[in-house]
Amino acid sequence: MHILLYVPDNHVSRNFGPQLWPFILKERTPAGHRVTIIDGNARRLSVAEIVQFVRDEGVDLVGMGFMTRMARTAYQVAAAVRAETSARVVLGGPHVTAVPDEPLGRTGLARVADTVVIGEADDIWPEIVADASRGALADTYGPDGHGVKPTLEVYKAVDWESVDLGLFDLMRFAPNPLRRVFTAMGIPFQKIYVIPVESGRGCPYACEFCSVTGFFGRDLRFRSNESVIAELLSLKRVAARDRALVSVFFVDDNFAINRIRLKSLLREMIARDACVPWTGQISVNLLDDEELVELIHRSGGHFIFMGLESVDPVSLKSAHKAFNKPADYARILERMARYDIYAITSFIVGLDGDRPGTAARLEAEIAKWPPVLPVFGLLTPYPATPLYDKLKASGRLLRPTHWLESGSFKATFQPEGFTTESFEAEMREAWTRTYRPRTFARTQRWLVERGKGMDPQITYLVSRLLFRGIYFQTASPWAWVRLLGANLPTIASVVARALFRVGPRREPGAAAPTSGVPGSKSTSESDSAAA
Ligand code: B12
Ligand code: SF4
Repeated sequence: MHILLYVPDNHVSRNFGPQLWPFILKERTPAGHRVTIIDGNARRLSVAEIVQFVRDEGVDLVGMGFMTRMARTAYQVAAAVRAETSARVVLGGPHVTAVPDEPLGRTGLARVADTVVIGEADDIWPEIVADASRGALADTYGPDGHGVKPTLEVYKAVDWESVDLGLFDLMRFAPNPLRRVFTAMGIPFQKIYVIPVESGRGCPYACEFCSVTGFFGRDLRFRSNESVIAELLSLKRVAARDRALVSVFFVDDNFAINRIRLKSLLREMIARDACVPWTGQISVNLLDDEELVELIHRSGGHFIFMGLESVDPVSLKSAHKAFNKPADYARILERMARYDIYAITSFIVGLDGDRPGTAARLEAEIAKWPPVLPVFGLLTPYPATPLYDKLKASGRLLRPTHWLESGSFKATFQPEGFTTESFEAEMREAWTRTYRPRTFARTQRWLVERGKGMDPQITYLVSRLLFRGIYFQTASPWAWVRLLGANLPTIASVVARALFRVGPRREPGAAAPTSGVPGSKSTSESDSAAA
């Protein structure tokens, strides 16, 4: 059979790297079948073009995996493939696991899938492929009869050395003059790849809005250190071969959920020279551990994604996330910054307990911390989460199948403390307040005042521009020109420092100079200027 594994276009951002699931399934596809992977975010194809590809290439089985946000697009593609070709369609991933009956046409929608896979497919994929090749696909595969989750102890890692990563090269859009500037700034690589690697699954925390505990379970499962290290070493070979910066995104939902295990992995990465620049997702409470922070630094960790969600303990309690303690945020972030580790801090607007003024409050708190990359989202009830069930039971769900309608960044339920309009406006305001030009300037000033090197300065500047551009959907070149123009003084000063290598340097972990430390006079002044 020819199998196409297709990642639907998310219509919001181009993904910054490949998705893991198609590569996992490809590794587990029995011999004798041909597998093609197309990521619709890297190679945008219209529905008609996908159908054409399926026909022209003689595809027999199309597999698609997606989050709730991509369901509408995925269903359109699936319906067209079924209607216009002879290929079978199998859907998997977090969304259809939550609502398996929906794509099978059992909830009133037209049927769009031949088969739905509920939960993790690692172990059952060979059986699905075998059934498909003898024309005997079942409607569903999943927990019934397959209740045991994959252990990950025996893990078939992705063979990244054989993958053509060109489509995911983040430098591919950089024009030649910009590349020359990068070279002059001492940036030694020609390509940038962000590669997803998993080291474990499961999270016991069960935050109300999150689907992970329901999907992967409370019990933790880990790959062996040896298996992760082998994958990292192979990525280092890719980096050397392609003269690329290979940055790993550990997709574990809570990378430090077992700190003893993570420390042992990081120590082994250091000992075996398997360190790569990496990013991971870790709950803030687990980062209150200097030994861990130091190991993160030494093993190549630069950015940590953390779901802070709110700076209000009442809101956090409502979301079953009271283990986040806002009073500790600044201290933990400052210690991380001493080790040159920065945070992508995610906030949710619209938690029960939030009230108008949330955006201003967030801005004021964030300005007291070392620089972070904040991201904001509207509280969204994803199916099969405790939040969804609560809102449904209390009659507050405005659009119970919101994923089938268009409209990102739109209210899907009646928030407790807002009208739906003020709720949406509050989130936009949070973005606007924390990404205005003076906050760009403040970030760079903070880094310079503490003698941070050019790496964090450039990374921060580029990341802030990208985050601002992506979330405001700065799609047109003119919008990018305006964004760059508004931040020109900051951009110029970073480029000048990089070209002429000016500014103080300091070893990570060393105490920060006192001038401008968060909460001191100079920072407070810039805070109030930003407010
Ligand atoms: C990495 C990641 C991202 C990356 C994706 C980019 C990338 N290159 O990977 C980024 C950071 C961009 C991202 C963004 C978002 N994400 Co995200 N993300 C994840 C994360 C942490 C890991 C995904 C992963 O690789 N998992 C490991 C693989 C092995 O698991 P898997 O993908 O589920 O695949 C397995 C099964 O699902 C199944 N399967 C999957 N697909 C298919 C297909 C077929 C055919 C078959 C048979 C089986 C199958 O088999 C696989 C192996 O067992 C997950 C949480 C998690 N741990 O899964 C959240 C998660 C997927 N994200 C989530 C959300 C909500 C988002 C955002 C909407 C958040 C936001 N508000 O902005 C955005 C939306 C992005 C967009 N623009 O559309 C939710 C989705 C919930 C839902 N019902 O939709 C998750 C589950 C996290 C959560 N807290 O609930 N995300
Ligand atoms: S800690 Fe993160 S992964 Fe775990 S349940 Fe909460 S939001 Fe989900």
